[in-house]
Amino acid sequence: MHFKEYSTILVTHEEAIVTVTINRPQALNALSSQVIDDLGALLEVLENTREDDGGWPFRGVVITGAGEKAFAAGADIGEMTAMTPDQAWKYSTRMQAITLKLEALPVPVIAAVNGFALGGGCELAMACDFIYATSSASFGQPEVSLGLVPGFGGSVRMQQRVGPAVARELLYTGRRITADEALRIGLVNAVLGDQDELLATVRTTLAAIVEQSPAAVAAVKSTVERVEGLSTAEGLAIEAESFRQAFTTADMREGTRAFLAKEKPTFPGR
Ligand code: DAK
Repeated sequence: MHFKEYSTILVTHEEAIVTVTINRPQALNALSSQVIDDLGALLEVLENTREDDGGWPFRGVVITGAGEKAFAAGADIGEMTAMTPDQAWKYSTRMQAITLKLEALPVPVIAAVNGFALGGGCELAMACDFIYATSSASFGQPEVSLGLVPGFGGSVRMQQRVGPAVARELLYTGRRITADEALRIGLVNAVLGDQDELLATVRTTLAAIVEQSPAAVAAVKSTVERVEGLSTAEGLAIEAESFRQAFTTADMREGTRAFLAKEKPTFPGR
């Protein structure tokens, strides 16, 4: 499928994988209102696209930044200086809605971080299922150095990823960390040498996921999202419901049949 041209993002669709490149390299891919509008419009297209048989044509989404310097160096500081508090609230909730939509997609979303992922850039990456980074990438929530606070989910998702103590330290100091430190604290999944290695690893991971049952991957993602922060008992109740649902899918019948027949499954994807 061909996507329309957006002014601040590039979108390609190859082998069921949608790659979104934030394309403002002159401003280190800072997340301007236009980037947020473009991401919002794209997500609406993705959500509403169907194949002839009613199925969803995508199996994964990759988000990256144009150029070799940045994934996204944050919200657009120039734009923010002129905002009233109410406009700031609107700006924040618009981007937060995008992060929630990424989490609600029924396929893995991977952040391929090829440079600075600061402030809103780090927050966008944290709304993805996995973060892969080049060795020269760096991360941080420098909002406090600007008299700001995180506005795109950083106060919530940083704790979820790295735990409350380390999250608070990063949020209060605004300290920038290397890709290696980000790996050590559990913020990123893997650190790769350069951009080529980064994209090759993203492709390998997605290829492994594409082999699995689409219905099951979607259900696992949704379950993992929904149990976050719940008590063990509440989480287990949601998991049991998801397990019950799996027994209604054609994918489950095909996967178990193929195993017993010693064949490779051909998942219908529902
Ligand atoms: N916004 C706008 N332009 C930016 C930018 C940004 N975040 N980051 C970089 N640029 C621009 C620079 O101004 C420069 O433009 P020109 O001067 O060439 O026109 C160009 O990109 C190249 O940047 P540098 O010349 O600075 O490049 P360096 O390699 O020297 O430095 C850097 C790279 C990433 C260390 C530096 O650019 C930097 O510190 N950038 C700012 C990083 C940052 O503080 N990011 C966090 C932004 S705050 C909220 C909603 C959202 C947020 C908060 C609240 N509410 C509504 C409540 C989110 C806040 C943030 O994300």
